[in-house]
Amino acid sequence: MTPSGWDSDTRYRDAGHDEMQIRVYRDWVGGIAEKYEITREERKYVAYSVQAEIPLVIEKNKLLGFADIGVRFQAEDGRGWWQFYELKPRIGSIGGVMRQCEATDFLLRRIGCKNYEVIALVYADDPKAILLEELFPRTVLLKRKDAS
Ligand SMILES: [Mn+2]
Repeated sequence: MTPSGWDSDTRYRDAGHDEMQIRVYRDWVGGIAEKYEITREERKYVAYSVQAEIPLVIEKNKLLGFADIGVRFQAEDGRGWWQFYELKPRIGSIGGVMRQCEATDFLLRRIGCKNYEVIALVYADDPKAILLEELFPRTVLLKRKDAS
């Protein structure tokens, strides 16, 4: 794909994707400022950096995709942990969201990435949110902010 192709690729994104992305990005900027902590495999990690549209996989000089949001965590010993978020302002198909997350997971595993998780982020009041959470435990529900 040429560089402009990566933009054309976004034209069918759901309405509200940009708004959701900037909100989650800002939330994580805050999380980093507050040194938000997670524990994975009995190790504590602190939120360290966040990037929107983080290039996901570069293999043999090939760019394979982007994650909506990538958050890097760091342990005291310098070890890193990644969270890659797939944002869906509106769930079209539960299976579709799962396949996208699993495809990302597959690519990461294929290049030998170990310390990461791929998370689906949807609005808590999405009619299909609860079903997605049931089928795909790595789902995070985001409370919708009232329009103001
Ligand atoms: Mn998305």
